[in-house]
Amino acid sequence: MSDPRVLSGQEVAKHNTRDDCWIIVHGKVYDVTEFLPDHPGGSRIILKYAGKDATAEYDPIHPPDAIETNLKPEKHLGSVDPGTVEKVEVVITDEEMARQKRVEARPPLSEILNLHDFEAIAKDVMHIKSWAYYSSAADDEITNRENHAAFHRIWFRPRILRNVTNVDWSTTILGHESKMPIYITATALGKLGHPDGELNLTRAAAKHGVIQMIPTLASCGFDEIMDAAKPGQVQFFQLYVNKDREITKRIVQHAEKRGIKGLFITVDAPQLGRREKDMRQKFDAEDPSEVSKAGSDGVDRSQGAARAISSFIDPGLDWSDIPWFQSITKMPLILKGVQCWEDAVQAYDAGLAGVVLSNHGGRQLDFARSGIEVLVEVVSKLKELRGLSFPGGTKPGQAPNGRRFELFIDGGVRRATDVLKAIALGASAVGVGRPFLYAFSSYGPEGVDHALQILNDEFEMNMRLIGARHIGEIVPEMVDASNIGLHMVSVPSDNLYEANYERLAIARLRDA
Ligand code: 173
Repeated sequence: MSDPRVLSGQEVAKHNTRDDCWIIVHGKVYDVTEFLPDHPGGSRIILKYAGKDATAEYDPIHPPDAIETNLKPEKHLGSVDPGTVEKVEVVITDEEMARQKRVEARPPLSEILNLHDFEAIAKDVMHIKSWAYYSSAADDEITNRENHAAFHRIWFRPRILRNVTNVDWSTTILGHESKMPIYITATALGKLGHPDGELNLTRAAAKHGVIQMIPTLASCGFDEIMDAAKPGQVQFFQLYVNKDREITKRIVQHAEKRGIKGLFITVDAPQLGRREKDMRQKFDAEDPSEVSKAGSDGVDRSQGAARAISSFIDPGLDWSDIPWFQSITKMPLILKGVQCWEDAVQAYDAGLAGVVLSNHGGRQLDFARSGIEVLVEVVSKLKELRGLSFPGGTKPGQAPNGRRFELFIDGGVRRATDVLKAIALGASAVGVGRPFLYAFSSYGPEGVDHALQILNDEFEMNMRLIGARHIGEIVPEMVDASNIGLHMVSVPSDNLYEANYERLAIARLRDA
């Protein structure tokens, strides 16, 4: 659509009040006066940019088509003459100067040896709010740490003398080839860490032959991500179910039409968990009287951007909705966020293609168990009650009638050994989320490439050391998980992980 009018920056600047509010985003001018009360993030943040260019604030948390979809066409006023727009004054604080110095001081990628290293650098170089959003987890962050710690309770029983000259750690996930038994799992708001957001993941996934799960709440547009994929590149889609089922149907059918190969319906987030590290950031940054309560416009901003943009998610989602999903798409359906065997068996009985045993990276219910712990009980019950077999390897989850039911886990994964433990115990593949966010937040696209290369190298070495020539030889007998349910066993502490973990802070008196 060509813009009928070209406006000057000065003209736009005149419309800078609640009763008459224009903003500029990507060179286009919009009248958002009537939209102010409807903005999921509240009116206040828009008013901050009334009459000005809001692009920098807009980009990280909105898909590029958000305005086009939400604002009536008559409110699209035209484009702005770029030369006439007054630059939004960017005040470089001392804190920001110090951050930029730390960016300059990053070690070369060749010195980044493992996924923990990315996290350590990301913590130092990311904008503090972005770090708080990515790293935060629910309540006391006990589950967040348990996700990683649970892997410490599983030990290997390697085999020897098996001629491991050639080893192959490729596998299939929902019938699609993957060069590694991992996938890049869905995480929201990629542009908080890097201007290219999720596209960094799409490109690296193509290069390394792994599958990306595209999030509903990506910062990049869904089609933009699909367009960035190589021909034939396999992608999954993570779905947050909208209260308006027509919108959900449109999203699902569009995803299928664009070639998405698996629909992962998130079932562990009827309401967003309290991520206090994230909340405290907002507390520092905003007028404290505005935080922790709903604003006059009824929008609860106590949990920042995430809460605001999650208000569309339907807490009414129910097992009775499953047949409807099955009626609107032929894509394999997987529930993401299953946390006990009863629900896994119910998902199997409902005819679904699999489940992700996940607690949402520890961001939802604190004291939810780790995916790897839940995996052990789910495998055991699916064998006992439904006769499925999980011999390890490339085709776990075989039902007596020939059907497949695949198990995935995510949460706390930092090493190829973590992944191999899950594969031995019956998982088809393992989702890795935050480490890739930290990789692009600290080193951009090369970071993600390097992170995948590190995992690849770790797989090669560990396959040899375990004595498995291919994934089919990663069998349950190769691990001792007998302590998995004991949360009290003493395990050596993981110095790298502990060094990165940022302790939660507690409320303090304000400076006098
Ligand atoms: O974990 C999250 O932060 C998440 O899934 C989410 C949900 C809604 C809005 C933004 C992020």
